Amino acid sequence: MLFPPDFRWGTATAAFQVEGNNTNSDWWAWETQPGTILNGHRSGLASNWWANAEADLDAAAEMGTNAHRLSLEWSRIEPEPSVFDEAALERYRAILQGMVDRGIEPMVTLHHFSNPLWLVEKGDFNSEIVLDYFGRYVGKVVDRLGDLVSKWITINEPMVYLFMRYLDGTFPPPQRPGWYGLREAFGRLLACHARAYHIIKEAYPAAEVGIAKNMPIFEAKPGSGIVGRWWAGRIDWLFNRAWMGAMVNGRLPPPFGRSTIPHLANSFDFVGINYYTRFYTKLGLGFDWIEREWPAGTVVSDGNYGEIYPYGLYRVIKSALPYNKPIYITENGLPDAADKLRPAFILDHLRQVWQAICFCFPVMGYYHWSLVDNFEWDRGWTQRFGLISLDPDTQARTWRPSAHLYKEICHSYSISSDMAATYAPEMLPVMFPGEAPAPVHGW
Ligand code: IFM
Repeated sequence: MLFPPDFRWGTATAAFQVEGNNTNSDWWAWETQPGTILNGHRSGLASNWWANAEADLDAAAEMGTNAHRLSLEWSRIEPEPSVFDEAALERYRAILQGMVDRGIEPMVTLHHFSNPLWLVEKGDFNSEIVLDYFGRYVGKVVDRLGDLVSKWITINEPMVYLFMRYLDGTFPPPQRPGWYGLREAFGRLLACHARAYHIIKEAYPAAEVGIAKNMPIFEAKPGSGIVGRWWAGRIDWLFNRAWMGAMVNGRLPPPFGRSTIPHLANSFDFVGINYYTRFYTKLGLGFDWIEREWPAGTVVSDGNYGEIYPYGLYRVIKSALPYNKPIYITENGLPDAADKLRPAFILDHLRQVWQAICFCFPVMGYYHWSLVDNFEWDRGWTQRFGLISLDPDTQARTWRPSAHLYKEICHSYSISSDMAATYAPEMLPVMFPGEAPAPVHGW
């Protein structure tokens, strides 16, 4: 299964999860609170990128990737209001230059879940002030780093951020303002997105700017009838479509408001899809809409993270076609410390991408989450998403079999029956039926 010669083969990370010692971030303060992170884990040095991202960039280059998505930690760049840290900007420049020198195209995310602590103290997305602060931060970054960056993501997974922070309470800060806080922050995040989009485009008209939208499949539990299916459709709209619709037409949709956000309409050049799983929805009072138990026979990744449902990737790609923009798979992966499921996961998800490309759907690249194990937010170090495994205590790294598989894929721009036979023989009859050994019939 061949991929186009200009396809982006990437991996993805986020600043707080890999850099280490992000002491001015709201997540750092959050970690110190008892009961916030599974097993009391701390991010600590994380994957030590602030000191030595280069080690993993070497590995990414050896793997044959030609793209990497990373994020900037606002709290490093502006540790206090209006105080910009030149050394931090220089370090980011060195990391980005290091990527370019290795033939790895940077895709830079401006906001990936974490905030400067000072901003949170001022009310962040529940205060009008965030717009000017965010705009100034983006302006600074574009001025200092923009010549090295051709692809930008303004906001990572806005709906995940809003739900986890305002409703679920698994993201900081400790106050949980609920639905009204969420509703207000929804509009502010969109306004921040629009502002960032235009700042970047004004400085670099050829830069591509988009968002990374987490798009799960939402489905009614088998047998839940017409009401269940209607409800699943509502959740899909709320979580997957409301944000995208606002970026298309520039207006807040009810129940998030009704107003028009200046300069928001059509403020994206590509759709970034983060795809992980399918959720079964359940009707209920409150905001508990997701089943946590899976039908018998479902393959689920470590820590009950989610069902492995590769065909869902094809479905979400198809659902993004009406936006009529290029599509990047800006994240896709699973927690699988033992790497038992990952090789088949990669092959089968890339098969869905290949299928989409065969139908001329404009999928331009795939960024695997993640290059190396990193700090998985409220789940700490319990969930390992890396192609490369990491011991956070010693910082020792080991390539998982999946890293070797991804290397073969990236170098050959293809997935093949030989790869399936080597890394996930169970996928051979599924993906390449003609290549599978003929069944042996006993007499
Ligand atoms: O680690 C996260 C990432 O920060 C956002 N998308 C999902 C990943 C895995 O849970």
